[in-house]
Amino acid sequence: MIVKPNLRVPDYVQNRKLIDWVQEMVDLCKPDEVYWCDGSQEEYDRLCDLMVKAGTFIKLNPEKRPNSFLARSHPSDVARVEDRTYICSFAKKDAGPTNNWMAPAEMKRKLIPLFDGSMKGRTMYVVPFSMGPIGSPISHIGVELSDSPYVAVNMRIMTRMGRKVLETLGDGEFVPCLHSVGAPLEPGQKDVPWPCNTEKYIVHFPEERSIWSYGSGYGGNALLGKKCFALRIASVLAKEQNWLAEHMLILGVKDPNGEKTYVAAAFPSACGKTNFAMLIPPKPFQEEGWEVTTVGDDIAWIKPAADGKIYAINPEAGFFGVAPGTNVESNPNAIASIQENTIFTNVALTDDGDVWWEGLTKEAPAHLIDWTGQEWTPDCGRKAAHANSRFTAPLNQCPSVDPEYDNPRGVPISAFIFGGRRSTVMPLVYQSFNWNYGVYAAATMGSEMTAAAFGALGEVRRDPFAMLPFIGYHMADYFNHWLNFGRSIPNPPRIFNVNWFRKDENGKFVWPGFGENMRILKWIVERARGHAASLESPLGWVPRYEDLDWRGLDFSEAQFNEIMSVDRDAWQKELTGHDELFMKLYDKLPKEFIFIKELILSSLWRAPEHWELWHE
Ligand code: O2Y
Ligand code: MN
Repeated sequence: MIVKPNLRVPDYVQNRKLIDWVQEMVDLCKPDEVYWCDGSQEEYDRLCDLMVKAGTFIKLNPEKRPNSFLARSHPSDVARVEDRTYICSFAKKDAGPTNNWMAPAEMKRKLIPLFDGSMKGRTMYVVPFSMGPIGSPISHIGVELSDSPYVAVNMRIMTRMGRKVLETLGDGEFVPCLHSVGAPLEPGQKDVPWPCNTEKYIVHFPEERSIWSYGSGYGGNALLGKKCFALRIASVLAKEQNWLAEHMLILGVKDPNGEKTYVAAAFPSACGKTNFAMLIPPKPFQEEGWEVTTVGDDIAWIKPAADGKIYAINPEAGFFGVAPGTNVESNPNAIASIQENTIFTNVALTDDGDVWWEGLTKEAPAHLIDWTGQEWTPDCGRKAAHANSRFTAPLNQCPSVDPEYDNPRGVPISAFIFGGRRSTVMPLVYQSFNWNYGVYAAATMGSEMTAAAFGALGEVRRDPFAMLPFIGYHMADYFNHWLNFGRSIPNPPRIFNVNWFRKDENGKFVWPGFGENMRILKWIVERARGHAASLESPLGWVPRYEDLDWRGLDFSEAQFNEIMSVDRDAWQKELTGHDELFMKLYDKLPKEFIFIKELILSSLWRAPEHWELWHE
């Protein structure tokens, strides 16, 4: 194939498949320029400057927020678009009932005309990126072609991006990721600050291992290393190659003797995942030498190693965190992480060139420019920041970053934690009896709806493994993969289930959450190490009041017993809810689940009607 001169392939690019694919996509999308990102600071600064000139970025006051920018998206382009997200496997049954599906050829027939000429008047950025430390046996490489400089600079924070990735790639495998905002420019046409298209497609081709994203410039729709690659495509690779690609944070717990234990935890969106990943232990724990360190806040790739253990990396290099609600009390480590070198999207601008969002301070400033660019005062009746406004910040700016976060070997995982948002039914914490019970608990986890927009208020939305929007194949095949994975390793990690959100009869949260979650984490870590006391409950092993460390917290035994209790009637309804999920997945549902459900039911009947902790 003849390479057109405007492609100007850098001499360090050796990969024929990559060069041919870039050429093919250039021919399709017809950009004015092609630019190969090298990942340097100079390039990042240049692209940020370019976006300041174009009106996409506002440079923040360098004295308040050095080297940081604010972007305002188009009001129609503010979040992931699940209804426009497709898994285009050859066979519909491989995508399963929880994913949107279209035959790959039919989808390409839709996408090719949309991408044809979609980058006219724009530059195509070639963004090579490594998900995970470059060269790690757990990492994988992708290349995103995007007509958005916002994507290029965000990818530099969120991934290991640039020349070194292509040097390491050689002629190896990569995941091709094509992205266009879908807003070509006619000659002389003036650009807008946030180009996008009302028609959006976020499409995954699992057999081809490729991603095509059209029409959106926002977050998970456009930064294709994140949800599209690191979860949807990676989950397919993981099933085929016997590893795990999970929507999980990774944290380390160091005890006063310096012994470190790593855990991975899955919580659905809006359950305080970033706060948990950056947990600061209560004072008495700190004084004694307990420390929590952050490896990642959103995604974990976990592979078995020759020593029989499983090792996890965070495939990302940054945080794409939700701004509203983040403050020095809820998450001091996040606040410290975003002091500089940060891109803010859809937050408010203060009069002195800094940023603000609901919950950042107790009192709102007297005047702001809101996320839509309008004047804002506290009495105007609108939110200043969008509810899904974000910060993009480098992981290594986090004060609690784990010293091993960049270790290509990963960190050994000793426990998995799963948790949803439930005001009743689910106890504060329990340890599943074994791997299969744990997989069952994770598969049936759910959260109560917090906004009527997503369904009836209070109704439980099942979100297995917090992976409902992110599994790239049939959900029941995913459950079977987890069961098989546990069988394939000699001593699988212990599985724990938590619920920070149980309420009392007045509708008030009982558990204080945040740093106090350390008390539960300590018990979990000690259980995983095999030396914390517990009691058998109908659901699994639980701590008694005296098994937890209560120093510095006024939390009574009665309160504890209240949020640990298991009600038989409520659980019978809960199990019926599990059945509803199982019916949807019936053709491939693991047979283990049927038996485990029966065993839970029989344990509930063996226990008193309302099971509560008691003393021997
Ligand atoms: O709305 C978006 O595009 C971002 S969604 C997101 C971002 C960071 C971490 N997690 C999520 C999520 O939806 O789980
Ligand atoms: Mn997430």
